[in-house]
Amino acid sequence: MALERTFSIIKPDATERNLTGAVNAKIEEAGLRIVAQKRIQMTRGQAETFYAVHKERPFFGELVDFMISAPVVVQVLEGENAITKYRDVMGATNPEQAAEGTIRKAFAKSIGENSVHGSDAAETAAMEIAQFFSGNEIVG
Ligand code: DAT
Ligand code: MG
Repeated sequence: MALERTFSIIKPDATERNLTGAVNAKIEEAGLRIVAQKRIQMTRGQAETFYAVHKERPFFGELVDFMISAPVVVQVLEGENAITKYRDVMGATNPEQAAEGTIRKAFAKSIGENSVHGSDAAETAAMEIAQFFSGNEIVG
């Protein structure tokens, strides 16, 4: 398995509670390297583009409102099998179903305010990274 990259967001519920460092500790303990990172205030347009795949879902409006409610930290993570590994470290979307030791089990407030995003496949990872980072911002 070659080195892989995935896209991560530390969401507003986590940045507001000063959990950026705690989330990053779990990422690094899992053997994933943070090869790019920046704190941004997402615009409504950026959030709508990012979550466009969910635009017909009933929670889309509240999801976009949440993502722009406070700053987020966008990241590129690198490691062996990084996409699946990070999904495992994150835990299930609904924190009530997330396994012990996962980020969402430890920190998520609800299914909507669930502390982190991680790409679900190689194609989405590439698209999501390109939405927020230029090549020279990623230092592997
Ligand atoms: P994930 O973030 O685990 O990849 P997803 O892609 O299915 O989950 O959904 C994207 C985000 O949308 C999720 O992190 C939180 C929100 N969301 C999903 N299902 C929801 C629901 N039933 N009610 C409210 N928000 C939801
Ligand atoms: Mg998803």
